[in-house]
Amino acid sequence: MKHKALLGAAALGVGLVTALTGVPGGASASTPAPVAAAVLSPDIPAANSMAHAQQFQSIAAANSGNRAHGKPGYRASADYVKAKLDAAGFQTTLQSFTHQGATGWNVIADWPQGDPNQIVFLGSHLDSVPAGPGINDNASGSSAVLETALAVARADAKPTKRLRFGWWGAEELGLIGSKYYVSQLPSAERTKIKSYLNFDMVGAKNTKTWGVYTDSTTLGATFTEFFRSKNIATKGINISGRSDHASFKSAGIEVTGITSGDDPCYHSKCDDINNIESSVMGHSTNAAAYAAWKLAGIPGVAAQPGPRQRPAA
Ligand code: DPN
Ligand code: ZN
Repeated sequence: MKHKALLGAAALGVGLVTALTGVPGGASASTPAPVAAAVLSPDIPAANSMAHAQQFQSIAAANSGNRAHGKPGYRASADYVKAKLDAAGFQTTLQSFTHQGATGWNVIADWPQGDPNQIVFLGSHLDSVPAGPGINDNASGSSAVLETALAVARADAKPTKRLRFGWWGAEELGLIGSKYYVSQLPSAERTKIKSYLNFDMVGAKNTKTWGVYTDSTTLGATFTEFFRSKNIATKGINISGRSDHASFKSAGIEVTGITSGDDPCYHSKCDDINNIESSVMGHSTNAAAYAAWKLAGIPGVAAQPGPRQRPAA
């Protein structure tokens, strides 16, 4: 959405601040500091998500430099995502809506396993602003969510709950696509969605501290746990109605999300492939996968053994 504020404590109304040093208090020198319980989600190479981001860059370059609502670069982005999901075995839907006289699309994908009455939903907006290709905002989130979905397919995952993935149109014009999606869901369908996780701007260069939305402390803990296991600092942030999680929250659904934050190229022409960083994309993608594995209950999820014990003398 249109906002000038950069990601900063004051601008975003930082709530809970979790400073992580990687050395939990009380750990003695002879006892390795235990990290958060690890979930056995796959280790997804950052290059996989970077390859999707590069495709979005190429799509913008071939379509007047952007992927904005109502422009050919948007439709090409939606086609790219849908083709990957279809080939991987997802049940996909291209949902159309009209805004400002132009057709927009949401891409929705269900992994056909697990309890259809308990849905864990990961989503990201797929549109850019007209000014540029929108790579941190938000080819980054779109790529992380796409690669997570593809990892679910590669693993032939059999989760307890149902995994659904969404790519929203016209977010930059006021969360139009996600609001439309939620408005079209019969109330019985809405109540099946147990959690919604949002990924908006998750590739910014030089990210040191990740923002975890404070909308749900319980859900957000899944992300802080992941980052803690990598010794990466997080802070709680409240981005309020600035991204698509708000459409789900308004419907009474528990939501959270992560962001690496914006950058000097926010909503500008220079928000291109050089504006994101591979290692950051690796973290966002693996954070998304960790949350999908853990929250949907994909078998193999288990606490890894703690620090190795000294052999008995
Ligand atoms: N990505 C911003 C937008 O779509 O304009 C919203 C946002 C701001 C998201 C700050 C995360 C953090
Ligand atoms: Zn965004």
